[in-house]
Amino acid sequence: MKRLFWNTLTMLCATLSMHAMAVLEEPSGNVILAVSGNIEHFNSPQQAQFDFAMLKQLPAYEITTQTPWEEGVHHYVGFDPSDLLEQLEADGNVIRLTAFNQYITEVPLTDFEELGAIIAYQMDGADIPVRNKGPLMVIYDFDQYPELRNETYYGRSIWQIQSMHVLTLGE
Ligand SMILES: Nc1nc2c(c(=O)[nH]1)N[C@H]1C(S)=C(S)[C@@H](COP(=O)(O)O)O[C@H]1N2
Ligand SMILES: [Mo]
Repeated sequence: MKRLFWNTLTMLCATLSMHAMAVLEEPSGNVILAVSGNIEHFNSPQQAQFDFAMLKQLPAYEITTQTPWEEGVHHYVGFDPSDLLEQLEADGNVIRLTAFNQYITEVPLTDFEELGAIIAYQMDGADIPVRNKGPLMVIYDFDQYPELRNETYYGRSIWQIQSMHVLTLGE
């Protein structure tokens, strides 16, 4: 009986620590996005850090649209932060995004789930250089939803994203 207990406990601990390790790998390239807030999985003391390869492992979505800050129609590819937050077992309804220039905006997760917004990492088939508002930017499909062409959604269209904080607002 005692033996069975210890064997079970050992197996349980092994399973738990394997689970914690398997869920979130360490970035091997440059960290381009740091996620904090109400998340369950970390790979650094207070954050979940992502390099490009990790972001590109998430399901990819595309939007082809014109935006107020680019001439002509462009093709964007990126991820849905809801998928990333699911991986981190995050709890929240809003992401607070901060850019390199310390611009901050809050985006409800429903914008990604219901309006199909993405965090883009590619434009016209190439990574987006920092001088062209990369490496990460929120993109709405302004052509499919012309009603989004207003200051609320322009203000949420943050570029040069550096970090993401998950929180719950309005409850
Ligand atoms: N990184 C970053 N993203 C940003 C901003 C900013 O200052 N920095 N301004 C926001 C606002 S308020 C608007 S209206 C749109 C368009 O900004 P622009 O008119 O300066 O091009 O980008 C949004 N994204
Ligand atoms: Mo704005």
